[in-house]
Amino acid sequence: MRISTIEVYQRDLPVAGGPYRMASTSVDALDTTIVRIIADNGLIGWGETCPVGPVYQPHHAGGARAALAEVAPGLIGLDPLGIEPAREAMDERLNGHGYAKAALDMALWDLAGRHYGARVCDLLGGARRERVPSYYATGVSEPAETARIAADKAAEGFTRLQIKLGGRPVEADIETLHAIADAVPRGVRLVADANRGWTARDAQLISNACAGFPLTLEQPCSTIEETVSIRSQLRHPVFLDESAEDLPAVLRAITANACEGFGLKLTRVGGIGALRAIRDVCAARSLPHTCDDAWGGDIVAAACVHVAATVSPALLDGVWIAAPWIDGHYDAERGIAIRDGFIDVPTGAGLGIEIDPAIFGEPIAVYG
Ligand code: 0XW
Ligand code: MG
Repeated sequence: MRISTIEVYQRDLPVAGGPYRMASTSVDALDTTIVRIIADNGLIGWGETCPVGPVYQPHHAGGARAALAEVAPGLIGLDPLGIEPAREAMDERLNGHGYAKAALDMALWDLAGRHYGARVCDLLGGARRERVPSYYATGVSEPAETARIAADKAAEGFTRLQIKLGGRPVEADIETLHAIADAVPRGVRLVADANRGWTARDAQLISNACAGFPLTLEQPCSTIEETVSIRSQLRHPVFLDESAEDLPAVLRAITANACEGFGLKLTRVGGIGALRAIRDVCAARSLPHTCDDAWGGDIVAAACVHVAATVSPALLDGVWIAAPWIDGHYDAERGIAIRDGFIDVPTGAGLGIEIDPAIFGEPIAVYG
């Protein structure tokens, strides 16, 4: 079997109920890039990459497509089941840009699953369970409004709530966290995600002011070094998200004792194979983590859920998907949805999503 064609599609994903506000950016619509790999026997695989705007990470939609133009031609003629050789072929044509290569990596895993008649989670070592916990991430908003949303989401069944903070006076963040701690039942895990938006001083002030209740601080400061500099003064555990760029960065953070866990983004770290490696490193050090992506439709969501299903339940902190912020699905029947705070692991081969390419219109690029 050989890869004969790679199609690239573009789609706008308007933010339902948006904008979605974070410390340093606010987004109304996301620009997603979808790839379809086609083998010479007609077997196909879908992949996707969707940065949450151009500011959240050093990734952007136009960059993803430019990178795909560099690497996709190098996959034509290769055996699609050789996912590692394909990764090497991409690296030989372009340094870095793992978030773009991740779309092709995802499509190769989907195609391999369809070939073997196995789910991606089974190829990754087997699902530990058939339903994984999701978590809800609020946008940055006023204290009372955020507390109302948090209480509603806890009542809906979410067992973890991530509260977006930062980009405003620390007093507003402190007030928000106290309002939420009062509004949601104990037992619902609270995470304060500053998305790199706090200075070391802000993080210290907020952690001290919230010392009375359990909380995880996600990506409080910009870098691993800044985080390490205040760790001993914080009253709460720390997760790194944006700083966990790839496996070497995760190893650096662990070696520097920078955090107690990670918010992981599948495309940022380089795809399904890369996330699997980080999963195993985290397991070796008993570090909890999420399996998310920055944004994306059913393809990205399915990929996150498949990896998450293979994580030791004690270490999986949750799976964030963008579905609550997107109207509709690529696959109306099997699209990935959250029910009562949990997500069912897809049952079909590969990623378990069936898509009619016509819904994306004409491809914007075709290689092969
Ligand atoms: C909540 N998320 C998973 C969605 C946005 O992309 C930001 C992200 C995070 O944890 O930072
Ligand atoms: Mg985060």
